[in-house]
Amino acid sequence: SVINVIGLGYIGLPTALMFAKHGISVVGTDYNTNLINSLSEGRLTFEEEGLEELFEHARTNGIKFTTEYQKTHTYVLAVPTPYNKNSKKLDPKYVISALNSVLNICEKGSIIIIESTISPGTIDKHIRLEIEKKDFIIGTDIHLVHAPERIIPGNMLYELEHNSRTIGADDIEIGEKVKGLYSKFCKSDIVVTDIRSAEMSKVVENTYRDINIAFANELAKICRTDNMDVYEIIRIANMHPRVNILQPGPGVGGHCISVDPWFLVGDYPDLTNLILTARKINDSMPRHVLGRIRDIMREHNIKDISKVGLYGLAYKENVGDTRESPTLQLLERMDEHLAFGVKVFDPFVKKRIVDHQFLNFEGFLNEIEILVIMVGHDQIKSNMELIKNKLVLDTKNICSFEDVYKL
Ligand code: SAJ
Repeated sequence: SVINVIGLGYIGLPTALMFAKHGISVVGTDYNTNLINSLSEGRLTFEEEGLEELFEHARTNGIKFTTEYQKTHTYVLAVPTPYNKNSKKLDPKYVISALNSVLNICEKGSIIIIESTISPGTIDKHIRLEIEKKDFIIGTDIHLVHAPERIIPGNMLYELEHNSRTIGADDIEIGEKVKGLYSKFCKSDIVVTDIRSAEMSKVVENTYRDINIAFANELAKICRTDNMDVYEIIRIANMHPRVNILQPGPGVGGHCISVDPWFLVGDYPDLTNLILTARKINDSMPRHVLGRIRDIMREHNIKDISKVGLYGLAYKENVGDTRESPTLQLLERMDEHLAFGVKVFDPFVKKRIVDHQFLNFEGFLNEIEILVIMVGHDQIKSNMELIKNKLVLDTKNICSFEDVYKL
């Protein structure tokens, strides 16, 4: 039978294509008409290594794209789960509305798989109630599954096939059935567990990474005060067989690592000292970068902020996704006076989204004296010759020449 994948964004689309590639009949649904038109005409809306090829393969295998929901037996929900910056809570509105659309048409005994990241407890607190409101019996009329994704932008297609996965289900048999479905393309272990454990482990994974990065960032600040080389220290410490410290940077961005820990802080405020502190450290990094920029300006007697250029608007290397990016965080934090005139460039961001953004690298370089590397795109790594004559603040430790400022 057909799988209806709902939500064709960064997660839903590659997943739908992967199912289709492996011979499953797939209908991809999204309420965004432009997106559906574009996909139906064979045009992708974001870049990712290997995606074009996979897209062609899935199209050859007959994948369909539509704004309609498909009456069938298996649904995969990969809609966005925005979080509210003020309340620090997840907003399940898109999951709930997609769920209701599914409930309006689905067959009896259908399996509804939620892939979107949700805060622990969301299924018990919100999803089950919605289903019961419509007089469906969970476990008979509808089977609920949570199958959180783990893929990393920049290496998505490889990770879809090679990362292990978690399937949370009320009923082991249903869990095993869904495991069979994902094992069509997932070559790694698939763990079947209960729904709460699946929700929680997903958020724990991202929180672990946030805390590890916060540790590296705190070390960077410590080393700065006494002029020690944090990268050398981490490199040496990591040679210990039980130590694996991540890298410091200008902040933590993206829609996952900088967001998910807040769900735990929101739900367990008295128990999350470590998690909250880590979040605060990572959120403080753009301000630390600003302090470093001021140091360099002072040292070289540069008063004009328009001589400063920020390289990178994306939240990390070799992607164009700017959600929660450290550069946007930095621009927000600079007061109006300071923000006035700071130049910005990112080879992956081809539309103007901030003031003084350049779409041409050389043009950008010509205007600035201080270059702040915020993102370590390959594009700048292969253009070291062009930046050598600038004052460079390298927050990502990627420069191949000696005379640079570090975090
Ligand atoms: N970063 C550092 N130092 C590091 C590593 C990362 O400062 O050593 C920064 C990055 O520059 C970026 C941010 O952290 O701003 C997050 O980037 P990331 O590459 O660590 O992770 P994401 O957000 O792209 O993807 C994460 C992944 N989770 C984990 O590795 C535990 C991915 O597997 C998840 O699928 C994804 O979140 C998600 O959707 O939840």
